[in-house]
Amino acid sequence: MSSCSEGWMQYLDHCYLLRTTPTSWDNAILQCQSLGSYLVEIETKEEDEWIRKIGALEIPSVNGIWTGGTVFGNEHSFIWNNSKKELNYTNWEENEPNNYGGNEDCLVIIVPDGNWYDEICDKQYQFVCEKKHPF
Ligand SMILES: [Ca+2]
Ligand SMILES: [Ca+2]
Repeated sequence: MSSCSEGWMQYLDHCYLLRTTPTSWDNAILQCQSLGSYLVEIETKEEDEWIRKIGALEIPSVNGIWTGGTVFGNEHSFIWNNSKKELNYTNWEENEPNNYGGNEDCLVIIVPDGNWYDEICDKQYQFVCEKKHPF
């Protein structure tokens, strides 16, 4: 059985890489693409818990993890950037997404609680890249 590339962590049939240098959401997208992957997209509660666990490995240096969630259309509804799918499972903090100030267009997981917030995309957070396991 093959494993994920060095530094990547396996969960089910995907590999994940935590990047601990904070950056903007746009730059996180580009960095994941340059690694042949995409900014993490969370489809299930179990995957959500796994991502929280990855983030917890580096506490206190990690305080927030960008995901591939971003707004689509005029309604401030979210999709996953790579798959273009609507969010199925969600774990929003109470009263989120609130689009505070009118331009919170990107989805961040705040660690260690692990709840989801919409946030200004230019803010700097750590992030997790995801790719399919190379079976
Ligand atoms: Ca995923
Ligand atoms: Ca918000």
